[in-house]
Amino acid sequence: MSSEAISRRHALELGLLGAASAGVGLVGLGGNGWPPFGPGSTVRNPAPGQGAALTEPDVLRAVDGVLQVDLRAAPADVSLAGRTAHVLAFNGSVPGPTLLLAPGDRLRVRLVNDLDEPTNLHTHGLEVSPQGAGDNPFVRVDPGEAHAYDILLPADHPTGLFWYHPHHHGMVAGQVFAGLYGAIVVDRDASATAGERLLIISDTSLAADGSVAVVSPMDRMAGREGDLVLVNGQARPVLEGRTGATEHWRVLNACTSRYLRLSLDGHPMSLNGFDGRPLATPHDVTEIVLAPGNRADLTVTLPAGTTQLETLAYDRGSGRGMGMMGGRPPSSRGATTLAIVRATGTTSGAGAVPPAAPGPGRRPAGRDLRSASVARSRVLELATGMGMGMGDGGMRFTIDGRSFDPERIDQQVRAGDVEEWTIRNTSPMSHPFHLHVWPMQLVRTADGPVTVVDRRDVVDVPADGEVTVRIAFDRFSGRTVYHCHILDHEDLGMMGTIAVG
Ligand SMILES: [Cu+2]
Repeated sequence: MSSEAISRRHALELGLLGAASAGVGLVGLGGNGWPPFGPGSTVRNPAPGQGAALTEPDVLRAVDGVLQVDLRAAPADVSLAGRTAHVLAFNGSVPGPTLLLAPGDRLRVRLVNDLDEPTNLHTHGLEVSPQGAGDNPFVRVDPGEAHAYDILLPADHPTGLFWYHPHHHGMVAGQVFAGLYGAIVVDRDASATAGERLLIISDTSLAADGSVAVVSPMDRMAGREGDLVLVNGQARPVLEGRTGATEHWRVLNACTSRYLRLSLDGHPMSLNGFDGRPLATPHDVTEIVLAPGNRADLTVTLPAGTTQLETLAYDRGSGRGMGMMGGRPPSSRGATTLAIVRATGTTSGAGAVPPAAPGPGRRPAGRDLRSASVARSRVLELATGMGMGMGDGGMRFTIDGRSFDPERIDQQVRAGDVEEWTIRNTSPMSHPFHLHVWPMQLVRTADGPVTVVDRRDVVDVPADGEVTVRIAFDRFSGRTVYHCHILDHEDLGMMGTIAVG
């Protein structure tokens, strides 16, 4: 299914085909020889460009507690699924290099903008200062310019998988979709990552000439989803291992809008941590849902033979009352194979790690905010509605009735307070809510009270649903943002500012 076909179907349902075709740069993807990655696709035979061994991005390590790195954002030609793709990349690779840090380290990034539009950098999930040269989403780096970030990780920073991507309002979805993202691994021993796999899952769509597809306003409102789902920039790579071996997988959903519902052909996987925060009690799952931005720390015992790591169909919105969406769910795509896992040898093979082995660098889950005294409770309302201002008769994406304004302070919080936030979604599609700097501890979801310590930086708020979290606004003060991590929704205004101090 090409994005053109989807867009045309949207349009046909709405009788808007003429307007859609005339007004936007729909890019044809049909007939270009792509394998059917779309709905219902569970192709087992590798097509050209697939079936290569999984590779991982280059790893840049801190030296003497400092990781000094130049990240150059620029157009690049890379090989995707056996074709040359014209993408945007950090240092010429998709994903960008992996930044490996230990708690207490200092990350000094010189971001060089060789794009033809503004950009900046966000260190997603890191518990670091949002001020000045820190993880500051208000920084704007214009074309031809550079910005020096200087980010200090606290000595007790949680260990796990985090990531970086541009955060310049209005351009985030396009830049991430085009290839600008990379992993940050925080580990107590920044040299010991052997026996682990990093799986960065992303999606994009390419036009027939290899350029990144231009998406329609309707695709932006739904949240664009690519036809190509990639693991470390590869289409359907192969993970080779030994039968019965226990592997540690760190998985990132770097997709612009796509939810991942991961399954290893139904085999159990142990969930050790979420969003870079270890769980106090790892537990077995047969599938795990990652909203855009989420990460999972998994332990996997490799089943004999060949299995598929898939993302299963997931409906992130009923589409009811969607106006421009015409009643079509924004996402209910079929299963897609992400990678092939091929295990050989015997289950008693040497080298297998005992299943009880903890994930690397595990830390206690930290202070349980359910027993903290709450200084203030707030309700934030995520909403969509018909509105003016987009120039295409489209929808407004708001928090508390307002679109993003970087000059405004939407939430003023006293430093040191614990607050309880109920995030309410009155719209007919899911919105993954992301707060920078301070993690959110789940208190109540649609399933009822949360009985374990579960801290996240992206909390999915289902359509017509709400989630209650507690947040300790300690350690850092300053101004930053919270927003929907369907990056098109963020660009369309579903973002607010918070000032702590
Ligand atoms: Cu959203």
